[in-house]
Amino acid sequence: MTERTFCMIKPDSVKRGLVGEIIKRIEAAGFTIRAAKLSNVSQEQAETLYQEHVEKDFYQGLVDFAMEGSALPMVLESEGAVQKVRDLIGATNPENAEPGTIRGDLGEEELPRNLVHASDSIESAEREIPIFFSESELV
Ligand code: FUP
Repeated sequence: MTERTFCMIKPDSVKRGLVGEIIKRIEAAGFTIRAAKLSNVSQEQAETLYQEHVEKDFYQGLVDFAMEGSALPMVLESEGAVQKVRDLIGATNPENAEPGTIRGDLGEEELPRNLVHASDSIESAEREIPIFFSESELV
């Protein structure tokens, strides 16, 4: 089934000049980019995106990291997009991510600096897309 998912190239990737490399991998995997915009993530957006982690000890560091520089939120579409982009980015901790995945090949730093966010379910994608995009921005 054709699905849309939310994906965000995080500030560590933008800072390291990895936007092109990551988008190249996303396109090569067969996704259609439906929306993308270079953004300075607001505190409200970061807190809403990561609300499920509010009780975790890493929450504040995660929110601060999302706001530390420009990021590139995107909406990606493909057959089975949610699982497909999760497979493309690899395990949460780059240390454990398989070679061939974005985090496995490009990750060099410790959590939360793991290059890319991707929704973990269709429900998450439906919640996360409107945090960053209005309906009219989805092409
Ligand atoms: P993921 O969906 O792979 O991004 O992973 P999670 O939803 O479990 O975690 C969301 C973010 O929290 C990760 F991208 C990085 C951060 N995190 C930490 O900083 N420390 C941890 O121990 C776990 C996650």
